[in-house]
Amino acid sequence: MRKVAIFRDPRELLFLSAEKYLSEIQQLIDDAVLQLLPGEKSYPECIHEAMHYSLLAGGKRLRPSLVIAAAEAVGGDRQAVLPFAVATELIHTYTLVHDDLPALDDDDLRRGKPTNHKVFGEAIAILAGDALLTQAFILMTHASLMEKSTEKNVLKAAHEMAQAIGSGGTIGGQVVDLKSEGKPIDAETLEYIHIYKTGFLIQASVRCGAILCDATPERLALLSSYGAHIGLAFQIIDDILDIVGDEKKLGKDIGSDLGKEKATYPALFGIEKSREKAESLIDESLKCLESFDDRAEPMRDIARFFVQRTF
Ligand code: GRG
Repeated sequence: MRKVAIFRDPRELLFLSAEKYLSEIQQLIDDAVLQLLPGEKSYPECIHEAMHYSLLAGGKRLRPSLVIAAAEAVGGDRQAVLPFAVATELIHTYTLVHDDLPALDDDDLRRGKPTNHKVFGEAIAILAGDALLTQAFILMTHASLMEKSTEKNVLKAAHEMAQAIGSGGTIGGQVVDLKSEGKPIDAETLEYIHIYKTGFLIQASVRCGAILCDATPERLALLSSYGAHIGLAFQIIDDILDIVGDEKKLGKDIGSDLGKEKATYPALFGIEKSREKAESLIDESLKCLESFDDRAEPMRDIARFFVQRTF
């Protein structure tokens, strides 16, 4: 079995079960990417190489892990939601490729490797992002999902995901983030940016895994609240890591938020208060899972990992 070195800090020994789960999902997703995407050498090669390059550059696979963990928490199985889980990674990777472009964050390093546009040029990087997003919709409506779930659930999940990542979601958050650079902003706007830019995709990944496995409305509401809490906590920790993180571990340059005068939690509240806020959000997320049995353990582990992570 391939060894996936994603947890490298001795402090993270506490999170062995999260490590095991995430390593398993990482392997599953990497294999599924190869099965479900046009091959790297398919014509026209350059676009498929660019898509594979960013997708297989590493990455913790947190969003697909959440799709799968939510499915399993409500009694479903991972194979039933696999194409949808892969789709969330394609969506996430598209946002990274586009966000790194010179017109946006202009970053040189991502997942420990030169950014997509540095290797393939800007035009192909834009098109690779577009193709990843389009391919995600092919996978969110994949025939095998219809066999294992219902057509109604598949449609509902795909619709939810589209809502979460459009101008009323991820893109909206990114726009407000961009427009706020260099300007003083209030806590409400900052929370909007974080929830929309990062939180919605995380929350939708949880919800969609549960929807595909026919979760009851009560369970879905609890998972939805879990997703909202961990989504905001994730971005607060991301802000902190941009100041105190290790570039090698993170696989990207740090200090870029400060350099671009970006709106962040530490800039508004300081590192300590920001960490306290993230920890309290994770505590709240764990409360949402209290009525769930052992099958929700990976969701609990992932929530704890979100706040303890160093990469
Ligand atoms: C629509 C272009 C566009 C952007 C939307 C999500 C986003 C806004 C931009 C991506 C850039 C970024 C650094 C966002 C902050 C949060 C985040 C998504 C961090 C990276 O996620 P991880 O840690 O990354 O899950 P890996 O590489 O492990 O998958």
